[in-house]
Amino acid sequence: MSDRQDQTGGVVKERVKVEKKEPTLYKVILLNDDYTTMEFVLHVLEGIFQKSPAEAYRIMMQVHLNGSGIAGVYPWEVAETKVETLTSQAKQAQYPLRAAIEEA
Ligand code: TYC
Repeated sequence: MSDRQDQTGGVVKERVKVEKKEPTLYKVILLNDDYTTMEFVLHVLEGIFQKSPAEAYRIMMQVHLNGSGIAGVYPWEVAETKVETLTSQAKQAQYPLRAAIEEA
């Protein structure tokens, strides 16, 4: 628009925040290691990230074979809480399992 006004065909329309800004989302990236058991990773993906057994297996194998994989995409506070829960459960079970957060 050249004059930065809405083309409303003569009807005056109040301009109420036109831009729809999406909330920023963050990826929780699960990281591989040599010590955490595959079974524990499946338990975490199903329990914390609400994945089906089939999806949990797919993600776990992606991480195991390629070094990292996306466990889920969430708003910041949800991503942070899931990583904290993962870290605490892993520590409790004495596994070095870790996850990172990246902007999606
Ligand atoms: N690499 C681990 C093993 O061979 C399995 C594993 C998968 C660990 C995914 C961490 O995020 C992970 N036991």
